[in-house]
Amino acid sequence: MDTAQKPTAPAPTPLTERQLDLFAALAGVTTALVTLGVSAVVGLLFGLSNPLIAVGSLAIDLAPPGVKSFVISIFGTNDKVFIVVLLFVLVLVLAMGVGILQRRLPPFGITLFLIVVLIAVVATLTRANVMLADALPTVAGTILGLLLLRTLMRRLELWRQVASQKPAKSKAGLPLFERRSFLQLALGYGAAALVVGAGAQLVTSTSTAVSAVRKKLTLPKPATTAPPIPASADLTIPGISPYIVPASQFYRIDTALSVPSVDPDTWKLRIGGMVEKPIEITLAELLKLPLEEHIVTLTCVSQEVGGNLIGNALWLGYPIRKLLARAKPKPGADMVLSTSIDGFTAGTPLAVLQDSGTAAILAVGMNGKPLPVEHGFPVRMVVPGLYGYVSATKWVVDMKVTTFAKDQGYWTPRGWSAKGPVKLSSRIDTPQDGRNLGLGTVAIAGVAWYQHKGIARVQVRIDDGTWQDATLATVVTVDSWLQWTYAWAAKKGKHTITVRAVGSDGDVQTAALADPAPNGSTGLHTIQVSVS
Ligand SMILES: Nc1nc2c(c(=O)[nH]1)N[C@H]1C(S)=C(S)[C@@H](COP(=O)(O)O)O[C@H]1N2
Ligand SMILES: [Mo]
Repeated sequence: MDTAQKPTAPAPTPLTERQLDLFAALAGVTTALVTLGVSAVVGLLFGLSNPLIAVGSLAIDLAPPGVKSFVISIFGTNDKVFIVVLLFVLVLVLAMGVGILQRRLPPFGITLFLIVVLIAVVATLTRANVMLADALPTVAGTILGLLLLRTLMRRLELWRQVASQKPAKSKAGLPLFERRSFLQLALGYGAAALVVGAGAQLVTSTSTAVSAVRKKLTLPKPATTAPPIPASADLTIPGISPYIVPASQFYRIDTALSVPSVDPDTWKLRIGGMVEKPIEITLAELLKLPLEEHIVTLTCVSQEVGGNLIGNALWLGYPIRKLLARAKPKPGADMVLSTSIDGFTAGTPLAVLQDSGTAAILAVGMNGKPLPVEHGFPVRMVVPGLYGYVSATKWVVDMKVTTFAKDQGYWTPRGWSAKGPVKLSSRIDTPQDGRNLGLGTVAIAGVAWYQHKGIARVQVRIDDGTWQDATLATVVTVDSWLQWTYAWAAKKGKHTITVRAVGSDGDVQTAALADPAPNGSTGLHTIQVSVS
């Protein structure tokens, strides 16, 4: 055997139909990756919409309420990553179809491709706050994608033809060359597009430009400060929620697939609708007004009994009632429909926003810093006593004075009540459910809230015992949650611990179970522990 002998080119073997389908599918996937990659880069360069995000956002808006709560319940606040991944996989499957169809039944592959693109363009242009130019990234990606698809299909066909020739007729090595020519292009462009596109997407989603502007913004000193937080308001029991939740740990809920980046220099809030004098205010103007600090707990209506879609923060802002007073609502109005730059809306009772006893503010600061981008930078609403979905519009740009009869907030047609006052509730933070504890005194502790009204008492029940009063932390404001603790002399065995709160109006937290939909869960938070 002569190992130095040059290997002869293998005789070309004809490609089977299955192989041809496989390579056509590969061509389709490469086409999709290049289309998306080019769109992502063009979108990043010009600050325009991205088709994947646009379709995802449209899907979120169109999803039936059941699907949405299902996704949220499984993936929690990571539901956004899940949606993007799901959509990406769907696009790749469609792309395989495009390739196969284009080989077998041209031009139906391209037809399918263009239908998907059309959906993306429609999704893009029907998003809030878009211009015609927002279709540009998709169009640019589509043109390059189509050119590539045509080239790939030609090379595949060439490979097929050459490979099916009788060995005698074909030049030695040709099939190898044709194969390489197709595969290099398909795999090379696919991989490059994937890397570049993912990179562009990553840069876009971290919205560096706005973050940089945000870091430079300095908030004015409050004209009215929040009451000081005495040490006795924060029990600092291991495992209890901190009285003020750091922004980095604060729950986040919104329909925004990519966090809206709002330029504070061009941000404006319009107040119009049923008013005598529509007004507009810029951020510079807002920051010159005497700002107030308020400690307010924010809760999501999707909060399950014992859940963690709740947080307490120190907000800095300007009372909404004072801006409304300038605009002068007309008689007959009973709602303010606030709109976010991303199209989300909330319907808040006008009376709540006009009430001088309610700290409803247009917030610019959270815990001493400008609002984090994902919590509504530069300006959001904070209204104590109402669930976020009817009051806490982030990235707010418009307030329309109107009526509940005429207008609806985002979630109302999706199965949630038009009005959403926060319900009296309480939660055990420590010990955690299912824990094994040692004998002796155990500090059971947690939080309770009855916003705007205040908590009178928190009571703990061990197994079927009587309700025992817990010790309450010092009340700073009725608009925030209140910590509580109960020293339990733990006895051996398995135990059930239940908590309930009593409001300052005498209302006792109900044990009756209710789902979050349509206007907030009820029931008592109960945990099981074993003591040994
Ligand atoms: N623009 C916008 N604002 C929004 C929402 C949204 O989806 N979009 N969700 C609301 C809901 S349901 C809640 S509970 C609060 C949550 O605010 P956070 O993310 O700062 O905790 O924001 C509210 N404001
Ligand atoms: Mo919410």
